Amino acid sequence: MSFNTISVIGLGYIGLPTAAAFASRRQNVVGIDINARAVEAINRGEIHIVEPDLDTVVKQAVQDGFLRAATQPVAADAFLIAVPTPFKGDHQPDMSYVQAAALSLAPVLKKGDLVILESTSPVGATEQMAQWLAEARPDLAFPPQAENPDIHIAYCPERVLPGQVMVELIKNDRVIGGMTPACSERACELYRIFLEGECVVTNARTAEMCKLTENSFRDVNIAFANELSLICAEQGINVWELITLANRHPRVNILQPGPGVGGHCIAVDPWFIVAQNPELARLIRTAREVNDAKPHWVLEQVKAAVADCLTATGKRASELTIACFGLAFKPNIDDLRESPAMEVAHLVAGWHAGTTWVVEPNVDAIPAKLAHEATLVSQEQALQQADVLVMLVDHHAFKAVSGDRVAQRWVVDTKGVWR
Ligand code: SAJ
Repeated sequence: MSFNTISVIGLGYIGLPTAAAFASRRQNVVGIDINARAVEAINRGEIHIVEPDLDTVVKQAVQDGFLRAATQPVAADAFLIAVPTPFKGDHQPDMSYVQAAALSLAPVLKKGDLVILESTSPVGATEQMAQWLAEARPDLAFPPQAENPDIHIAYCPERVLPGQVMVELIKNDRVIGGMTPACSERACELYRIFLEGECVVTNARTAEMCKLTENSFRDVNIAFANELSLICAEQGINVWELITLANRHPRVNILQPGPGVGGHCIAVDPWFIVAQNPELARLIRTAREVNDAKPHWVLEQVKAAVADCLTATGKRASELTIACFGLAFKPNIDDLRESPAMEVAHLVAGWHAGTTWVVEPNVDAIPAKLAHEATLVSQEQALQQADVLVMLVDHHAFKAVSGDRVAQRWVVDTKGVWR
């Protein structure tokens, strides 16, 4: 049984590429988003987010009539929910967008439909969503209560890497967590429309935990590298050399330290495990704390470099220029949201009595958060004129500069680029 219409609710970094992937396989897709400007842009064949190759796929799909966007759900045979699940002030998951999405599609649900939750969610979220739908539509039978439910429900997390979404969406294996085996089977049918990777079937709770586990694994491993960088600084050891040496061991594979952990997933998802298991998730919580503390440690390093520079040069702090290299949350992207580099630049500019420059080859204008405290300058200007350099993101453009060309004596290099 095929799907006449597929609806994707939430047209952000995951929803829009997913909608485009189905539409590129000549499926009739309706994308839903509460952001009217995003909807208008998509209906013109344009995109409102930055992701390689997404623009051409969306443009073609809209031109060919397979993809359109709207602000209100319409009837469809499959609904995929890909809305944000941030955490609240106390690190508790905020499921209000998922609830709003579920309630908005409930009126158009009909017997035989499939509803998939893709948003990163705490364990039990899919059951909760089924309950919200059941309450809104008492005329329909939902899992797990009904033996032969009218609606199929599954949790199928996305696991694509920003910057490589259009490739990973198709190639990565997909975890399919149906609320019943029949729900899983129906969800597999849907993803097989574009998926070249395997559909790996489990239940909804395991699938929810699997997504959280993947990102927590990475967070814990990055925290290990970040903790090593603190210890090595104290011991006068080059942490990058140390990691390269240790990684020569056949069973050791340490990740890279940096200014902290950014993005919208790895710095968020482990908290969902901690929130549900506060007594048990000790390592996962500590990893989050280690990574979140890193920008403040980098500021202390900058303060020490500046103090040394002032003593050596006899200048006043107000006469010094500090240049921060990189603002993005990881290399070679223009995404500055939830970026530890941005946080460090902001901390430095807020503390420093003199001039703060930022160099970010992937943006044209200084972000609003830094507008009143720092100036965007070229890489050359910063290399030639700044007194203290702070390396925050290992962009290609920065790595292309050989360490020999860096004349400054005071360099805080969080990525080991100019070591
Ligand atoms: N980072 C380090 N050191 C490293 C690797 C990364 O400091 O050795 C930092 C990056 O600079 C960045 C942060 O970690 O600030 C996260 O970057 P990332 O490349 O590790 O991951 P994301 O956030 O772009 O995407 C992750 C991916 N998850 C995993 O690799 C387990 C992706 O597959 C998920 O789909 C995505 O989260 C998501 O949406 O959950």
